[in-house]
Amino acid sequence: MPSYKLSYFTATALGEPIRFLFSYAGIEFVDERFDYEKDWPKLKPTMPFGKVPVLEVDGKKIDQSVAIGRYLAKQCGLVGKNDWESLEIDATVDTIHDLRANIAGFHYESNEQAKEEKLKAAKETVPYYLERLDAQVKKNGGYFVGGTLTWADLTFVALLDYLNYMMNEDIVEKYENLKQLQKKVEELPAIKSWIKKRPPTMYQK
Ligand SMILES: N[C@@H](CCC(=O)N[C@@H](CS)C(=O)NCC(=O)O)C(=O)O
Repeated sequence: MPSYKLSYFTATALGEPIRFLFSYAGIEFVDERFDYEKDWPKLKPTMPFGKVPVLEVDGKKIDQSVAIGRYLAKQCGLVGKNDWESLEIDATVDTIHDLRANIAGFHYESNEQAKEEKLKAAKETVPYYLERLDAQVKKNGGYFVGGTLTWADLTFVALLDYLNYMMNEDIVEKYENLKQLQKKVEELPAIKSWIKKRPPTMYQK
């Protein structure tokens, strides 16, 4: 088994789907967390493209959270039963990140007027995405793809705290199928124990 080190801020956000996958797979990893103000300026030049999360596999550094997630999902059988399902899972993960980017666009906007406009737009876009994601879960027997757990489900639930924090509400409250999916994933023994033991950070319950 290679040695793994994940580098990310003291936050859930883009690091958390990777931490969920390590936990689900029962793979040990060094969970290196650092402070944006204090540590990041000197660490940034050491990252392949100046961004995190970055995973070190036996000392080799690689970035891009979705690519890292897919790599880990392959190792624990969470990438679907065939190429079509893998494609559906990839598309779902990309849609989840489109939703995230939409919310983040508003949250990180510093101009007050632009922020208000982006919030107004997000209040329409977010339900648009969530209605469709909810219907997808309903159609697929309680999971996003193939009636069984995949890394799309882990990605969505791992990112939820961050999305809720940015929107300042429980965004899946009104979406019964997504709510049930959240419960199911959070009740998986490996995920439950990870949530219990993970260090307190920003954007989490
Ligand atoms: N597409 C990349 C995005 C990575 C990214 O934007 N990381 C942000 C934190 S969430 C970052 O490193 N920000 C610090 C900086 O750009 O200096 C991924 O999914 O890993």
